[in-house]
Amino acid sequence: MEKHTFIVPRISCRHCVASIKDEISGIKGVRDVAGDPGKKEITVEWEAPATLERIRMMLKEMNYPAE
Ligand SMILES: [Cu+2]
Repeated sequence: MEKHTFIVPRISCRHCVASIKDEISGIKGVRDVAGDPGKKEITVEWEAPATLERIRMMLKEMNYPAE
């Protein structure tokens, strides 16, 4: 299992976190997604076939690019 916390500056509220959680949870291999609107953080736990690059790409596609 891998885990990473992404800093996503465009997060402005809990609705942003909810839509990010919905999309990232849909990636095969993702086991958990947690978000903190105050800190603008998204923490993801995953295993194969998900990858860090895939998650980062999905955030970018959603217009919530990670730093
Ligand atoms: Cu929002």
